[in-house]
Amino acid sequence: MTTVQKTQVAIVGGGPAGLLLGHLLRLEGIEVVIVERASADYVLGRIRAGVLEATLTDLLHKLGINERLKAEGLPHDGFYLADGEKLIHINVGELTGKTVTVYGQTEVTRDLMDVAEARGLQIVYEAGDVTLNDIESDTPWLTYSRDGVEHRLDARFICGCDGFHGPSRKAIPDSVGRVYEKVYPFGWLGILADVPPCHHELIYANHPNGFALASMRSETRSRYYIQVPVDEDIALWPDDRLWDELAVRLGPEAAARMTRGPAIEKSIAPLRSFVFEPMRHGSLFLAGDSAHIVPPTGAKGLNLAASDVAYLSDALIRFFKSGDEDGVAGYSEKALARVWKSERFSWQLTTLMHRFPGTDAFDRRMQQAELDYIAGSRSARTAIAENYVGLPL
Ligand code: RFL
Ligand code: PHB
Repeated sequence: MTTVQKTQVAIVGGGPAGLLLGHLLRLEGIEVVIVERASADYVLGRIRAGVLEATLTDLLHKLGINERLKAEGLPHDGFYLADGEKLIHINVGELTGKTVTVYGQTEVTRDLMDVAEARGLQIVYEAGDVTLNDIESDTPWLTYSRDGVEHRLDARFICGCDGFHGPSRKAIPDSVGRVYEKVYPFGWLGILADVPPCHHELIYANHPNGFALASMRSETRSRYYIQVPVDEDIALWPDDRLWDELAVRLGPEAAARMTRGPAIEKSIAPLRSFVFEPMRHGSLFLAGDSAHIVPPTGAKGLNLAASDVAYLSDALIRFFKSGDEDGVAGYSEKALARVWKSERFSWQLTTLMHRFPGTDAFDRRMQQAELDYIAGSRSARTAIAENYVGLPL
């Protein structure tokens, strides 16, 4: 037996991109159904982004889903780049007049999930075998299975917000799509612990042993990362060894103020730059990690998902409210223009702050010269700061 449901917009994936898009469309009364492969608890268990641009916090404000963000989010108006002895302060507040907010992706996701039902945003969790059909027509449809039952969902548009591994991007024929990709020869080993952060601002450090980052989720919860080989076995990193290594890479000042504690989460993420073009094919749109990946060094992944969603929700609202197809037609080009600038920034900061296996003394001198230039040039710091707080929509 197959059940059949009709909606205006079907969204594949209930991560931050899918949830944000769903809420923005619901605000205008558009019918939306989200199909998500995992359970709600699984989605909330993924520890990822921590730094939010105004693009994202403005959208949460517009939705009125920002009470907890206002109460618990930490406004940051600067961060540090560390290289050996030097600590370079990037005072983003003074350089750009803007700030970023430290508030976990998990919390954003939870806030969006909590009000979904009250706002008529239907989310089908544990939807298996999601398959996209007839995406080149004006009547695309999805099928999925749940509890042994087959379901069919008819829509006017399908939005693929299903992350890097989801089925949406793969539904676009090879003859239409083009992939640009760079895989880095290292990953980030992250640890989350209920201990106070070592500093009130983030520290990105380039150390001979490799990159390290001191970040946080709150005044009592810290998030740290170190660069490790891409195929590293996490069992090689018991908590004590990881804390010791962080102390070395972040330098004596941070080490002296670092509080150690048991890991409540520890995982290794690979680093990749990836862009798929176009971000629309027929009645299918891609948004967020389904279309592009950035290495986390610039804190741009979630924020890019939010800017895609800002463009896409505008385009779909114009289509459904006034039959205007221009937004829909221009979505891919508009979104990609911003995507490529964030790709550039994330790649540049990754190249500057990591130790690449096999590079020579010249490459290292280039890193040192660039960091020296940044330390001495307000223009160079401004260029970094305006990318870090987020380029205008
Ligand atoms: P997500 O979060 O991957 O969500 C996609 C959802 O789709 C579901 N899905 C399916 N659903 C149905 N059927 C299928 N077959 C499906 N396959 C998948 C998945 O279960 C999931 O729920 O993508 P989205 O929504 O585009 O959001 C993107 C962000 O999650 C990502 O860009 C950021 O986390 C990246 N990122 C950071 N971004 C920032 O802006 N600032 C940061 O500080 C930051 N730090 C990070 C990061 C990512 C990291 N990792 C682990 C990759 C730090 C790390 C370590
Ligand atoms: C984090 O807190 O998880 C985080 C912060 C900044 C980044 C990446 C990750 O650039």
